[in-house]
Amino acid sequence: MTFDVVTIFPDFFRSILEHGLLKRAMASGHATIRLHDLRDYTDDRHRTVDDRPFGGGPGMVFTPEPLFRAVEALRAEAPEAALPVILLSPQGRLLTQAVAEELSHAARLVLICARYEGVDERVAEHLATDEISIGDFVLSGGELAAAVVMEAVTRLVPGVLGNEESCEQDSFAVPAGTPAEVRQGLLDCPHYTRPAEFRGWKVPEVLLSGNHQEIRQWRRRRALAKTWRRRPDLLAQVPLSKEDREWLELLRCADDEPVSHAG
Ligand code: 9WO
Repeated sequence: MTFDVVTIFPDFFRSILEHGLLKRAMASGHATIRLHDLRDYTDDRHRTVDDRPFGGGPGMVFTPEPLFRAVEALRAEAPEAALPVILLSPQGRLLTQAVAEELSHAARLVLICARYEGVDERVAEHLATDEISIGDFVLSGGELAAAVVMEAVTRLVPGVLGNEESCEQDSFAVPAGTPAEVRQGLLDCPHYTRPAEFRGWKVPEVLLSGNHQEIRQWRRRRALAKTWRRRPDLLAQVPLSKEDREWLELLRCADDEPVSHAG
């Protein structure tokens, strides 16, 4: 997977490329991240990328020419290949695990990071092939969103997480290493580590029991309970067993009683 990031702040990305998953994926050759300074595609002495908005109003807008030049230069590297060009913007379609999965099938992605008041709409209409939002909030620019997309997509590239066989037991065709909450369409269950008692707060007994059947049931129930309380919209899409439905019915009857750690 190759990412071509077009930005006026290429240095912004250095630290995320030097840590964690993206660093490893680059070191192992699973990912290549190329940073392109939009100002390198200007032709005036001041390397101008922006201009005042037609119709008036505050701030500045990215002018189309440098963005078209940058993307066309990338396209010229492999003129025959389809090249997805993603504009990061709150106006885009929402990034979900399913969208990340879809993007992970591409060999190469161009990510355009906007700043100021945004890009000239002709970039969105005639240069970008896709527009993606990472959530319903405004940022100061697309760079953080581009980093989020790169991490979410790179983890899905086969080989990046290493354990490729363990997915065969899953009912959904998802890559190995996909966290349980995503695999099951539920929020994650709580996790605990040592000490077994911290400032008087005890780890749920069942997790210390060594009874893996009971632990599995406890985790499932806690995930269902948390999802039911916080993200009931997710529950509608999850295949539920008879046991799951009985547990949810119990929660509904208890209404907003906190779920005990005994589960
Ligand atoms: C500002 C705004 C204010 C009121 C109503 C709607 C609004 N949309 C925007 C907006 O799109 N501002 C952008 C902020 C302008 C370009 C730089 N900004 C930005 C945000 N770039 N990328 C994002 C972003 C946010 C979430 N997901 C992906 C990208």
